[in-house]
Amino acid sequence: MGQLLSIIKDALIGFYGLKAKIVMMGLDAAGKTSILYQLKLNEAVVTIPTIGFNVETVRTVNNESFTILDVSGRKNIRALWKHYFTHADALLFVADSADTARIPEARAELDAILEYREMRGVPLVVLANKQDLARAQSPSVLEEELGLRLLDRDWHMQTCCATTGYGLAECLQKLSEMIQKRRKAIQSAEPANG
Ligand SMILES: Nc1nc2c(ncn2[C@@H]2O[C@H](COP(=O)(O)OP(=O)(O)OP(=O)(O)O)[C@@H](O)[C@H]2O)c(=O)[nH]1
Ligand SMILES: [Mg+2]
Repeated sequence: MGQLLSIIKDALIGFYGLKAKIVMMGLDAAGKTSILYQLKLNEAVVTIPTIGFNVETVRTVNNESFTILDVSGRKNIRALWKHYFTHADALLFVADSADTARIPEARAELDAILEYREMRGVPLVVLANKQDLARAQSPSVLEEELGLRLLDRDWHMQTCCATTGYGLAECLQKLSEMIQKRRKAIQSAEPANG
């Protein structure tokens, strides 16, 4: 019965498309809002620092529907991040690859997010943004400096550029795979009900 339900669920997801809630966080000026609107509109937009949050539903080429919350990265607002974690299917953490001086601060904020109970087991995609800038760090350096290899969860590093859209389709594809993998793991861990 459990297996039958699982097959039906998979078929419905295939028909209606996966729906997921994604929280996007990172330091101020990392490029979160630029990424959100590049994903939504396929174009670079002029941004101003976010106060509060933006939310958009992005439809992928595979008919998936991702509701993405882009939360302000201002230092005095970061204490409010925890209020956005409930029912998150994935965390998108945006780092400015060229802002090397603030990588330790980004790492501390990422570690703090991952400590929350609501974020336990939630897959993580780190977007190494601003790869167009000459001083951008390589993904392997960022992986090391953000401590990603020490994490005990499913994570993926993706290089990107919000102004051109480079790397963002790959990001959506990876999110989809990771979210589906986690849902399947949760489903198969549930006790069979018949
Ligand atoms: N060169 C370059 N600039 C970028 C890129 N992404 C964003 N920016 C610029 O970085 C600045 C900050 O971008 P935002 O998208 O507003 O940053 P944010 O993370 O939303 O910042 P907060 O709302 O303050 O948390 C803007 O001037 C963007 O145009 C990128 O990939 N390359
Ligand atoms: Mg913003």
